[in-house]
Amino acid sequence: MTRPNGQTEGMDERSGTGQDGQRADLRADEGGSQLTDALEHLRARLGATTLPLDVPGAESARRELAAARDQLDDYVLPRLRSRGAPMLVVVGGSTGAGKSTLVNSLLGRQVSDPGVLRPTTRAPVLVHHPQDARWFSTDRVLPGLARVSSEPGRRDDERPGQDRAVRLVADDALPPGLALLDAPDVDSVETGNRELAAQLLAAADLWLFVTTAARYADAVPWDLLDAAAARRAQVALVVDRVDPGAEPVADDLRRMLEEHGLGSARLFVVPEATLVEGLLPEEAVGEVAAYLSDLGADTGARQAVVDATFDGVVDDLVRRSHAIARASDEQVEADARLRAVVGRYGDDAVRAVTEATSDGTLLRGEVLARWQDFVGTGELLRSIEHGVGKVRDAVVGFFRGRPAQAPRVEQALAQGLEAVVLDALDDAAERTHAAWRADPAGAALLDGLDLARASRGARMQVGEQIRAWQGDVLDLVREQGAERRGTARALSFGLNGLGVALMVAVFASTGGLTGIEVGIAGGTAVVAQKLLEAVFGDDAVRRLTTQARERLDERVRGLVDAEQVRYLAQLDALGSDRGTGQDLRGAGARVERAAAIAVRDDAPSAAPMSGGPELRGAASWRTGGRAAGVGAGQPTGPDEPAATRPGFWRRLLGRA
Ligand SMILES: Nc1nc2c(ncn2[C@@H]2O[C@H](COP(=O)(O)OP(=O)(O)OP(=O)(O)O)[C@@H](O)[C@H]2O)c(=O)[nH]1
Ligand SMILES: [Mg+2]
Repeated sequence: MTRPNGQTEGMDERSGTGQDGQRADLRADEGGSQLTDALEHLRARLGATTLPLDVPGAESARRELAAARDQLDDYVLPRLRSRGAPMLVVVGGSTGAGKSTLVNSLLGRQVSDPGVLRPTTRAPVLVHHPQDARWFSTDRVLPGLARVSSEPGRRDDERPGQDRAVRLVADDALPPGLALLDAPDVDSVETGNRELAAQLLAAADLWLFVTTAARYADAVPWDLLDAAAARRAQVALVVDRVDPGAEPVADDLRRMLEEHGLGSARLFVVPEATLVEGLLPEEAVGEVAAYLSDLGADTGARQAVVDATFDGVVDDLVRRSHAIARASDEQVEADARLRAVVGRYGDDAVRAVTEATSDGTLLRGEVLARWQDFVGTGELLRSIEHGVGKVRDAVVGFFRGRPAQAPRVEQALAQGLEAVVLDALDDAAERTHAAWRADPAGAALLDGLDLARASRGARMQVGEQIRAWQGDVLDLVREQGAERRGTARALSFGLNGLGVALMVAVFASTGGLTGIEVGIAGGTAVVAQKLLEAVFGDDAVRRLTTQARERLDERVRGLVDAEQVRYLAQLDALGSDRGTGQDLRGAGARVERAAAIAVRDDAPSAAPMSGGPELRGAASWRTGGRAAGVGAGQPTGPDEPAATRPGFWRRLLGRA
């Protein structure tokens, strides 16, 4: 795998630059740019993912999504773009653990204000070698954070808007290629501190996590350390303020580190000591100083730490992208599920209207009374049945005599139809509402909305559409009349009457009537049918009935859709994750492939530089450590913790 390497950007005069080295660079660059492309592609896919619906688990998936974006923005992409940037060591931990004091003590001066009031550190303090200033003055590293150049004593953080800006401090006590960042506390009463600390740790190449003998078992730091372990961030732990006799703390911590998957983390014990001018004695910080100084002097070792953290985060991103893809699929399913409910109850509403308008239900009460007023007793029917030749004359005569009756039937029909349609609309709204309520993804969308009934404007819309349909029916009759010469005259008198007859015929068109309805509604329909047939003929009447029925169905469908769209609009407004699951899986897989094929540009085999700057206490630790048989820079193994070796306290405290 190619990592951000120390080769590309002016970092290293010490690297091997033979032919092999150049080829390695080339391969690394190719692999690196593929990886960069793949990661940028993944970032774009993550940016297009919204996870808007409150399906179960959405909340945590959104956190994953935000975390993945942050990982890319705050750490992975900047790291890739600034390969030669110094290794960023973030000093994190609980408030009052002694982070600022440790940083100051390592540098031998007060770069960060330690304090009695907790929490003290609000603005991060980033200390770097003067040569490395260019890396931190722009937003190549920690791009989301403002920064101010600051010297101790100058309170830049008191300027408005700058209280969270990173304070940059150049200090040549620090080896080039290594930067130390004193972060705010991780378990602060101040949310801003906690969030900033987490953001800074997420951008670290190495965590220097500080805890104390009294507080090392606290939950919050371990949650963070678990997260670090999950993405294989490189961690070193400092247990601060260890009193003589409290050495078992180190064993206990070592055990906990192993339990939390951090068995390979370095563990440093800093004994409790009296501060002199705010600084710990050199001896107390010697081992940490030696460890960091060694990293500073050894490009290879430093690169290995940077690579390991980077690898882990990239793997973590791949894992996250698959998890987010699954969450995105669930979103699409929920969206489809909610839309299906809207569709189903909409269809039901249309069907309900069709049934109520074709089984004779409408041809009762007021409608029936007005129709009977219209067609009168059996006289007309009898003349239709008997005098076939004279039917048309009879019909014409009939309609001529009753100009006022037809509109009344029409009106009664419109009222009946309106009630049926409104009922169906209410029913659809109510059932859709209940179904959405029962679905967590739907319930969240209903808050503050009044969708359980047909809309306020529905009655007016329905009325308009019914009038329009009645107009359709008259048009059909008129068109039919125009085709048949001879019916023109009949129409001139009977357009409205024939229209009403067609409407009645439509409402009985399935003919599935039973019992007493056959006698009344059935009879009603038969008269309408006969009238129409007498004027237009059987075939035409069949066609007219079908067409009138279709126009009604279309208008009812339109009304239902216009109501149900209130639900769909909620989904539309959220936008959809359609296709993003697939895209994310693809993007994740591409990152995985690019990471696998990229060639690791192995750290140069050049020997660690000697004679460079050393942190305070490192030199005396080396001589003191060697004298006492403690190898500086050696991992503190669980079997043999340095802190518990004989002679440690004696050396440290200068006592026998
Ligand atoms: N005696 C003694 N005092 C210490 C030691 N470490 C820190 N202190 C004091 O403990 C207090 C807290 O130390 P800081 O270094 O400010 O702690 P911090 O972790 O930076 O705290 P925040 O910035 O609030 O997160 C200060 O008053 C320090 O002077 C130590 O090893 N021994
Ligand atoms: Mg502090």
